[in-house]
Amino acid sequence: MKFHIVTIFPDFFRGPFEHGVVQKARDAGLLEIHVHDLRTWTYDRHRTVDDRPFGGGEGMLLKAGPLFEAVEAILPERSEGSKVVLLSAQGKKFDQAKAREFAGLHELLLICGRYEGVDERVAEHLADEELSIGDYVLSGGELAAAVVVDAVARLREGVLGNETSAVDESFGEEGLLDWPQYTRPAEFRGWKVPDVLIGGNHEEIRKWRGKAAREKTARQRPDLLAALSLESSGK
Ligand code: 9D3
Repeated sequence: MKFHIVTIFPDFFRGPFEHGVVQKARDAGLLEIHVHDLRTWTYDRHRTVDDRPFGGGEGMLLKAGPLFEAVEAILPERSEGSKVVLLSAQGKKFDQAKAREFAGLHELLLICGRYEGVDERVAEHLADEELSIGDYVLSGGELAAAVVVDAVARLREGVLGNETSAVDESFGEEGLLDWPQYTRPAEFRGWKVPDVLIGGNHEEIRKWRGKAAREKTARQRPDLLAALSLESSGK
């Protein structure tokens, strides 16, 4: 799968994509990540990518022109298997279902918003979708793009060493958080690992994990449990 990122901070992505699972997948030829400097598509002496909002107001907006030229140069034909996504604070929420959908694509182009925003014609006429990664204010779309690439890449065949680990987890098929997990030592500063996990009775362990996952989800994410019970009651 090919990812394209259009940004005014191309150096930002050295960190996130040159480590761990994403780097390994790139080395194995499973992913390509192309980071494009938006200023490539500017032609004035100052390589201007931003301008003041019509109607007045604080701050600067990313101009439509360079963004349209960038996307048209990177994806000259827009096919079924490719998508253009604007990452902005005004987007619909990115979630695991969206990650699964994107993992079925051949090519994904992510536009990173910056400054106070992006000329609205980009959301209306250039991007297929406008997405946010959550309800908090970031200073631009770059961190969001790294989040989307990571979440999508690890769902691709062969990217994780263990092929089952992408489904058997939080937000997987069950919609629950992971059960609590422990590793050695069995007692740390007086806090003991639950006896059932040390006992070796696999049926008891399986039951304990199911119950502990439901309890942890109820405590940490009651919204996920509410969504599950709506589902099972047929909405
Ligand atoms: C909603 C606040 N806006 C009111 C003036 C200002 C504003 C905040 C943050 C304008 C741009 C940004 C930059 N953020 C992103 O580009 C962004 C983002 C985010 O802030 N939160 C969650 N997901 C994303 S994806 C891109």
